[in-house]
Amino acid sequence: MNQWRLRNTMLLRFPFRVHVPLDRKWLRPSCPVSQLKLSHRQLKTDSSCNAPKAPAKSKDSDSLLNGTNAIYIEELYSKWKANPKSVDPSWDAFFSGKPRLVSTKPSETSKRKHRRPPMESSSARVKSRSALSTRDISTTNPTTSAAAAAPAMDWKNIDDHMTVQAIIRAYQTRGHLAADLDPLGIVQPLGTTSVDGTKRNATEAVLRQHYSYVFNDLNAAFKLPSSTLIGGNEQFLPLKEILDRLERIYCGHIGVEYMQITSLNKTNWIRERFEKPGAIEFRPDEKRLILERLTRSTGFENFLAKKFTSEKRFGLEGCDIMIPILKEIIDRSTTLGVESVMIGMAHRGRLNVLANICRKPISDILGQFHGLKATDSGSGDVKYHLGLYMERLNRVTNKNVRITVVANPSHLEYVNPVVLGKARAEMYQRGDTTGCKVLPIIIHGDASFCGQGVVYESLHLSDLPNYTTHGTIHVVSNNQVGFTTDPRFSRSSRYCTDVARVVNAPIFHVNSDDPEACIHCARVSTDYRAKFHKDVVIDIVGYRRNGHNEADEPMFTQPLMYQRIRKLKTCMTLYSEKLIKEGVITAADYKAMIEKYDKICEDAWQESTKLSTMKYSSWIDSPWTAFFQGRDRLKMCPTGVSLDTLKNIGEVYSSPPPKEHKFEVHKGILRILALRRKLVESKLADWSLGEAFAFGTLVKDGIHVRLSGQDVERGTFSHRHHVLHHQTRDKVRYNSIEHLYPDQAEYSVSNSSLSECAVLGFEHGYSMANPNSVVIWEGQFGDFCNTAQCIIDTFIASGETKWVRQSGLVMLLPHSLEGMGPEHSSGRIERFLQMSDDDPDVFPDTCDCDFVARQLMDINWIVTNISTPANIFHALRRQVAMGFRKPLINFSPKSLLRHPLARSPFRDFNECSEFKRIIPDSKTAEKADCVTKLVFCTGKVYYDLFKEREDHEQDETVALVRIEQICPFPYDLIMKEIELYKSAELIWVQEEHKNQGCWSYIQPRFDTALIKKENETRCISYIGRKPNSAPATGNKVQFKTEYKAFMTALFGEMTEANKQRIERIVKDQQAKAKAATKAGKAELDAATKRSEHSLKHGKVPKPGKGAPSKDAPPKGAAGKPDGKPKDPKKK
Ligand SMILES: Cc1ncc(C[n+]2csc(CCOP(=O)(O)OP(=O)(O)O)c2C)c(N)n1
Repeated sequence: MNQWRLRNTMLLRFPFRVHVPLDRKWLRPSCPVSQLKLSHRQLKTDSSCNAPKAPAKSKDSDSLLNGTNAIYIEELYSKWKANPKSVDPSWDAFFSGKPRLVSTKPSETSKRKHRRPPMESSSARVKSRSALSTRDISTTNPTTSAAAAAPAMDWKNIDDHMTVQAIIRAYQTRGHLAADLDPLGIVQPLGTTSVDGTKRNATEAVLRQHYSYVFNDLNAAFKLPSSTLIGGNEQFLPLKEILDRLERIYCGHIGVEYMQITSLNKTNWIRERFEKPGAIEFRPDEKRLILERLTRSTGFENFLAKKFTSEKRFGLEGCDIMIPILKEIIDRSTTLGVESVMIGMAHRGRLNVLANICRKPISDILGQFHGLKATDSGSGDVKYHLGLYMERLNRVTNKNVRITVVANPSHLEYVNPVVLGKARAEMYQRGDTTGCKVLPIIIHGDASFCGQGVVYESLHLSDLPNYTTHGTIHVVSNNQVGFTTDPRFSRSSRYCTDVARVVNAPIFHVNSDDPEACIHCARVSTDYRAKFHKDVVIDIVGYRRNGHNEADEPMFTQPLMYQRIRKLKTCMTLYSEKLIKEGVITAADYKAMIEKYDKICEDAWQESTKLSTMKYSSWIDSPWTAFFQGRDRLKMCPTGVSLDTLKNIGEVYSSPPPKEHKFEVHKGILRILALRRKLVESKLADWSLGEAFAFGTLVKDGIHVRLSGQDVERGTFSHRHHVLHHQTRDKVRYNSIEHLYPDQAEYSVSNSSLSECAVLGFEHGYSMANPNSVVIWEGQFGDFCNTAQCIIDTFIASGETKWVRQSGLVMLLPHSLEGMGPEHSSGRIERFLQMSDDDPDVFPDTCDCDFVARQLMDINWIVTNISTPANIFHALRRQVAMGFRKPLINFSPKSLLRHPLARSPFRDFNECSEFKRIIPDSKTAEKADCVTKLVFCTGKVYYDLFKEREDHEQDETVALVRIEQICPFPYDLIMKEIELYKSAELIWVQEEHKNQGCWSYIQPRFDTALIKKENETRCISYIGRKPNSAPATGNKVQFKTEYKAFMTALFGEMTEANKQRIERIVKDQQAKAKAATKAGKAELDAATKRSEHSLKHGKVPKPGKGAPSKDAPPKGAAGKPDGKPKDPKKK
């Protein structure tokens, strides 16, 4: 059958919905043939027939009857021809021209003036069409058959039905554009009056070319297509009724934005929840409950306004319905099995949420207005930023629920990824792999939702396997103004929610003055999230009754808007009037409701006046009660481990996957594994092994380890290779650290989306959930962490002091000047040090036996620049060995990852070893009196200095001391070094520019230490690069010149003797290297062969367990899907 005939045949049968098999992805069932349209103009051109003229259709009419689709249908047709039963019945009906069986008879109304849809005409007509179609199919001359077919068709009828279908679809797709969403009536649908005098909202923007059509003949009945449910049991409705229903559903108080969703299943589900007759109906008791909740919401703000006239509280007035919406979401979710609700929100309405959603005692909230003195440490935060954690019985559902409001900074929207990370971690802890038990809700402001990039970055985590929360409910408290800025000046998109379209989220815009519409959206959103585990958005379109805060005068900037607002009744009043009118409540009931809540607030007020102090810790969002109970916070557990443990981990980590997995490993990886094995055999660890020992021993101890960041699975510098990829089977991966011990905790390593801000925020949130985990975020280069500066400043640096909340998050920031240019050199160590909160002028009590732990406990974070594999091992393990949790910011190496000197012997990991805050110079220590220069440095520059010292033959006169832990400053150990090298000049050497690096942090602390020492006249001097606004030069020559300059400043110019010696050494080394390369290569080849052999024959050390995982979420300790915590009994 040629395409032309096929098209005509399809046109004849257009009302039939055709089932398309799912495996034909390119022709989704979301494109029923009923929607396939072909413009008359096109038809005419194709057929050159004399068909009656029809109005020209828009150029963008869908047409699936071309190219591959037509070929596919042709194939189906051939199949059907051979055996009609071999295709889906809908195709059978289609090809045979059989009318579809209609189960329900047309109703009386629709019978009245029923326009026959083409396929429901008289049997004779059906017959003739069947014959025609059969003829069409069999004939070879399209022109003749079209010419014969055209007169027999009721083109007008076909066209009308198609138009009605297009109108239905237009409402579904664009009805929200004309919905009556604005309670202020500023953004009002224009509307038009039809011939029958009915005003309809749908405008040309919604109906496009069908605009004029709907306002003419309204009485003809049409058969409803299967793509709508507005008919309920009715198959036919008059156009007027169709329009009325569509208007009510799509252009009323709810703007349903869902047709952008690519899944037919989801759009159908949503359609059903809005289109079915009676979809939005409430029982009297439900209406009463909504009013009660509104009374609380409005009553709370009214009470605060009455008591604290000039206090900032960022009231919810104008979006009061948000409280009943949140209540509905929580009630419904707990009924569906949610045990923990995690809320993130900004200032607006926060106190109301704490009082009426979390049920924080109102007296405690009012206490915040009294300005009480805090009895615990920290610097606190303003009342509308504080967090909360409540376990309480939900009285409606009689189920226990935990509600957390995550503390947040003023920086709008930055709490989003933190909430997501915390929710994800809680899912892990609860073994919740589908989000059935933990629900994140994020509340947004309209201006910030569309303005802040972190919203977009966070939304993009929503479907990533290791970051998903299986759906987040977003609620926008859309008061149509951002501080003093109108939406037209704050966004280019139509809606403030358009950003959520990128993740295919359904968006329900709803007029805040229609409580029932709002609650319906809450219900649908909750059920949608529970069913599909995807994000969903409720956009509550309301207004702001006062200024940005209560002291602001909004008439300065929005005079007309506020003239309107002043005249508006509250939503509570409007709804109470409605319910009184409906007879659901009486005026007396309403009065009693208001008085009841007023009394609650009044009693709480009396209670609050008795308070004289407050505690910051009573506003904590992650209390970790069990962790802190009975704990000696200053007790540090050892971090060293046995040689056997190292050997086991080393062996598994350096082996390919066990043979039985038939895992095809890349040759290059085999060589890397062979090199690792050689190192293990010689009891040496490079960086990769040091890290693996840390992760391996932690998971062995039942500590969940999570490493996340851009390309961390392999490692930006290719040192890690934790995830091996099968070379011929897609998505088959193997991670040996997941398979070290049978009852180990989960090790998860995941490449992240290319976002620093959201991913760091997420990991910070993740680290807040459970103190018994080590959560690590690694930057690609440290330089890029400044795109997450807000998370660093407002959460990581200051979270503990503001909110009494601890976090043991580790940030690994590759840092060092290696000639890679200004943006691949510096993690901006100086910024982290500048934000450290130890006093540079106070010398601590170094004689205290708990000095080290106390220093760590008192600081806001630990900043290290670690130079050996053993030390990174201890530092990572120390994160959980401490009796408290503290963020660790480590400036990680790049070239050192492979530096032959940056290796640690196994003895540096053993039970007697520990983290070294400084690494003294073992070469010079014994002859300290000969030392003329005592050089303090940190990080990679040590290895440069080491080499230069050797080249300058100054091994005995220059001591090199590495400060590994810069903050808190290791005063005790520094003092020891200063005392040891009594007569040496004290020098700080750094490779960073003088206004960067550690200099500005260490100088005043050295001064404080030196002043403390009796008879000390020395002070520390600086050698390094000059100040600069860029972190590094991008010019190689300049880089070398700078390097040489500061090395010369320290060691002086090289002597002739130095040069000749170096020349000799170089020659010698070259010869040796040549020989060694040959031998080494042979050895490495042999080792690689051994690896290959073991891969084939299985003679590798026994790994713990497990098979290479498919790309599914990683398996937990017990081989259970992602998230199952370790069984404590097994431990
Ligand atoms: C990142 C950030 N930029 C600027 C501000 C200052 N600011 C506080 S509230 C506000 C307006 C927010 O408008 P919207 O998101 O609509 O919330 P609303 O206050 O109207 O509820 C602004 C600009 C801020 N807090 N955070």
